[in-house]
Amino acid sequence: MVRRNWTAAALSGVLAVSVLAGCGGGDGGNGGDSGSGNDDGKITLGFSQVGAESGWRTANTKSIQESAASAGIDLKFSDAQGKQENQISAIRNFITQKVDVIAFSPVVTSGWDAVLQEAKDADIPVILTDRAVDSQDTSLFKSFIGSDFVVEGQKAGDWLLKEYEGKSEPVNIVELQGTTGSAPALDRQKGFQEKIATNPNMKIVKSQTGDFKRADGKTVMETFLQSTPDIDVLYAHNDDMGLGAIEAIEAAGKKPGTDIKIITVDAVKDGMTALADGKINFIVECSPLLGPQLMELVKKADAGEEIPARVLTEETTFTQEQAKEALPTRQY
Ligand code: GYE
Repeated sequence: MVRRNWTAAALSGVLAVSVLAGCGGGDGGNGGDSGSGNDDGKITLGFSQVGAESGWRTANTKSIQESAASAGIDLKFSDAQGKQENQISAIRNFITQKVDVIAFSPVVTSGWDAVLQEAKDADIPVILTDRAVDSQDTSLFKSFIGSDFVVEGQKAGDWLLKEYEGKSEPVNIVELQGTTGSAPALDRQKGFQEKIATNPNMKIVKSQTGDFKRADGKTVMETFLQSTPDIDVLYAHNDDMGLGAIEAIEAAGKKPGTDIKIITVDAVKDGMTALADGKINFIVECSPLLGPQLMELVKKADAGEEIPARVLTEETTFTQEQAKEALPTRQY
């Protein structure tokens, strides 16, 4: 809505030009808002979402759409169906349309420098939502809002260390990783590994991606169960993969949560239900409700105000008992 880097003088100069052009009837009624593709006075936000791979993602999309509507922000929403190339072309489209602000949840961490530079050259502020990029030049984006995925992995590891405290038997762990090359997969693995490395009995015997999807979690767990008879623990980078794996474990005649202990991340309703039912043992929360805070950042970025480079989401963890208590009022 407001051009960020305009001084008052420059702004009034441009408005004057616009009024003059308006007198001649030639500018199509731009109203001085050269930063936006439309002229209804609203901020236009271009948002490129990863896809719809999980319950978390569905809740995240809903949060963004609802909070844009209640903040009076005109949202151009684009679903990349899990493909980086789709995100890059969505961002290029947003630049062509001259949206006021661009936000996106990068499917993987690398390969963004060129398109981010294009947004910067077009003077459109970019806000990373939920996932990080590995760009060295941090001037390519204004802010990054989301969780600390390394801490999430550490919380998962801490729980496991406690669970096996004082015991001397080997602990065979299988890991279902999120989307290869994505920030949450890389960091949840890192944080978890750091912790379990302090107990020499603990070993990750198998680790493979399940792409954050329930169906993939199931098929990968089936192969784990076939190749590795003595699995003690499953660490899944999200609830959905854990839920898929539960189906595979039950089909193999084992009891999830008892024969194989299960730790997941997210704490969406389906995950919390399985936790309350004793099929999952521990969930590290990762909140998808980023919409309201994102809209605040969008408004400030559009107004040219300083915004924090990092906005961290507040999160907790859940045991089975805590899940029972939290479930009735769980929003997502
Ligand atoms: O944990 C997973 C989703 O980026 C935090 O992506 C997000 C992750 C979330 O598909 O379920």
